[in-house]
Amino acid sequence: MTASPPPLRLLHTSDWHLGQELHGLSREGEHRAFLEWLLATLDTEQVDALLITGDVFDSQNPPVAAQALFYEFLARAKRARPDLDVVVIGGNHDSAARLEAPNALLRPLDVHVVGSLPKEPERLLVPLTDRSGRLRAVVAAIPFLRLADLPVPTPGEDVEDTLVWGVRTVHERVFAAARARCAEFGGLPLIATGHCYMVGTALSELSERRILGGNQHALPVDLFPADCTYVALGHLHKPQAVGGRETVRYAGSPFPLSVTEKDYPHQAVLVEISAEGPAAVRALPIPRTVDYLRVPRTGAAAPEPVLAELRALDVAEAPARDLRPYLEVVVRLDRPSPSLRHEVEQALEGKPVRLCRLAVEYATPEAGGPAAAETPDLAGLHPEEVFERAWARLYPDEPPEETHLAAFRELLESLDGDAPAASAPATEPVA
Ligand SMILES: [Mn+2]
Repeated sequence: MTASPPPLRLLHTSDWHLGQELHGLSREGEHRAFLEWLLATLDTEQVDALLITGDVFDSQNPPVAAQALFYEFLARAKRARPDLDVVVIGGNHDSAARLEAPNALLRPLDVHVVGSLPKEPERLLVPLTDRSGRLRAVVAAIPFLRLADLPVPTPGEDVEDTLVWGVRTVHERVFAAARARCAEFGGLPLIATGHCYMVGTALSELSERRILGGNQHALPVDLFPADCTYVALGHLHKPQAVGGRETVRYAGSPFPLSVTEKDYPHQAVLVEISAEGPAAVRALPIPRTVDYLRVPRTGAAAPEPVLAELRALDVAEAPARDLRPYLEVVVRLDRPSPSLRHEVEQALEGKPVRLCRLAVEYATPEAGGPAAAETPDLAGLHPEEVFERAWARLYPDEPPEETHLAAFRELLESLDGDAPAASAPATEPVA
């Protein structure tokens, strides 16, 4: 009788959003620090396979520096751990074609990139091997599914929700192929990925889009069958298990991508897979390299106390300019103040902080008026926030979720398609 081999060790991470900016400020320093941590962790945790579950890049057309960072990371990871398998899926922010473009070079290095759903489900199956080269598991590397990927029921067929039906149909084909592959090699554990919004999760607002049809179309967790040993999910930036299943998890983003994400710890997930029994799951906290400051700490305050607090701000210099703390300032005004931004910047002169947001609250709704000089910084607002603010000018209540917000999101997704040159239809939810 031979001793069973040590567990296969997977590291699940997601939603890097390389190239992202926070209100116009570069995140490159934070991404570099995270990737250094990840390289060290691959080594200390003796990782056999790295799963990156989508939104590698923040945009369809990421800056050159962001692409260089990604490929430098892959090269260093493979140099340090030549046996490492890497599985990357496309997210809703990624250009599937761009992500897959270097595949001819990456495949021989055991870096498997699945940007979009292939025609044959076998093509998204990735074998994972351990350090002795032994085949240990199969990954069904399901990427973000675009509406165009989904089959539609034949007219007259009784289907409750065509979108869920479409995803389920795709999943059934994929899992049939995956189970066949697992069985071929004597019953290997099956691992699945996804980049989607599942029912029964906490959505962190603003920087994740409700993808695939909006909020009412969150997907049920049973789309991932119970014989999946582990399901590695991307899209939600807050790490969490789904629907009470500890082995169906969002790894979350490596650090807060919007100010709304600053109040919870970020992590990667270490998963140990044995031939038998459930996967053992352990969260690995990712160190926070940049602080988020707010003046005042909560709520809003009048200009004078805010400016006094800013002048008194005592912050140690960071190791690099792009690791300086972010600062959010919230001022309450009785009337518009055209000089406010200048005064705030003056109060901060020479201080090693990065003003990421200057928000103004008016004591009364009328005080701001249509001629308010301190207009919000549109670039720093999520489109949905703009919609809500526009709504608030006209109506006393919040926009109804089911009808107006849902319609707005649908419209937004339809506008945010691939670049015109790409072959994808304009209705795809991609940003
Ligand atoms: Mn994301």
